[in-house]
Amino acid sequence: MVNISSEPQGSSREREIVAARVIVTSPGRNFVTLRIETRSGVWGLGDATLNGRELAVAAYLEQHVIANLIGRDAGRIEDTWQFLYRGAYWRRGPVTMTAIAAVDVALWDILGKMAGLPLYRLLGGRSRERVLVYGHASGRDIEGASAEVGRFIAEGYRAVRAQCGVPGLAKPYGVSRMKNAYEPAESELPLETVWSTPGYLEIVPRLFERLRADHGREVELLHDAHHRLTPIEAARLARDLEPYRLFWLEDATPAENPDGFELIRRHSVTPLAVGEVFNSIFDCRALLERQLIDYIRTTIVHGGGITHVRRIADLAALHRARTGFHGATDLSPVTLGAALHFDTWVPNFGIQEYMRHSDETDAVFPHDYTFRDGCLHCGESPGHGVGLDEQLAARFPYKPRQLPIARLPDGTMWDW
Ligand code: CS2
Ligand code: MG
Repeated sequence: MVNISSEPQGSSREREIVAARVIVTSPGRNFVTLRIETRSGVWGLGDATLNGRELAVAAYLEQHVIANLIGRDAGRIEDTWQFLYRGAYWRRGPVTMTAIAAVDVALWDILGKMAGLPLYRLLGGRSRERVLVYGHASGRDIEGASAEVGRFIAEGYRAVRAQCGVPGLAKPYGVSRMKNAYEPAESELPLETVWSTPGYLEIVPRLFERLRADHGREVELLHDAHHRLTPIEAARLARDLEPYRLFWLEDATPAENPDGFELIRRHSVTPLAVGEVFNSIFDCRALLERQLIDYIRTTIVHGGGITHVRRIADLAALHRARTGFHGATDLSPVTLGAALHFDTWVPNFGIQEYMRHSDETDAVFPHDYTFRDGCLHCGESPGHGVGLDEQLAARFPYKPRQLPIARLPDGTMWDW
């Protein structure tokens, strides 16, 4: 009888989890990382960063998860996921699912290292040679935004997200003062910003009219409405943007109510992307099954890890939707590394957001992925290919930061 073990290489004793710890560091911005170690000495990393709520996830891991990991077989990734999901009783939510994701990604990293294989090989091998990404261009006005889009094109980007200021608004969403990144969590308490939709709905179509005039129709252009519009406003914007053929309009209206997307779909064929604030397949289900969106953005760090996001991608594929992972700088290089392996494998890949991390972040998280010709390329190192220099990390202590809030000019609380 041939003993065909379904277990990963090495004995279960070698795979036994003997230690796990949370590392909080702030190289340019806060990141939370979980490190899991096995008896064999092989260790893995998972990202546990939730922008503005970092210590909530760190505490969840330290107080309610780590003790349950010690003694478990690191190779039992699915069973550990089910234990952490079903065993929590209070299931789902961004904190819980980010904590589960950190464990899941660390275990996949360990599996790859023990098997001597890069993550994409464990998932099913290459479906593509490169991963198309989009960069973040912004400007205080149309002129500045167009110049920034031109800079990204000159750097080889084939897809660019474009945001611009709105006359009369001091701090409009998505307009960055930094060169490549956009870091909105810049204060200990939420910064109050003022939002006004009418001016926004007027300038955004003019922005994309100018971008097409300046940069032609080949470059893929994207835009993020960041949950701020009512369904009818979102429908109007999606319709007004049709002549400029966007790759997608993101978070056009808050997605708790999928019916809002029915209304948008009745008025426009502009492709729609949603999901960076989702954390489980149940959040995504109605929008995907009713084909109300074209791209699902729920990514590995907030969507319960590789084990769960794989199920979301499969559901999306059933309904002809594609992945478009969230990839802002408040997701660590560990997430970007794992996401690139997923992007390299997943059959219904769409695009990967790539907001470049700062040099100090990249120094703390050495990695083997590379950017070339408008695309990212995952490495061939076993696992997800991202490390953590703990000595260097210790030089960047946590800084309390929260995301801004938005109010309408009359003081009404709105969606940031
Ligand atoms: C944005 C994010 O990248 C995006 O699409 O929605 O930058 C988002 O504002 C941040 O991740 C919030 O922390
Ligand atoms: Mg977004």
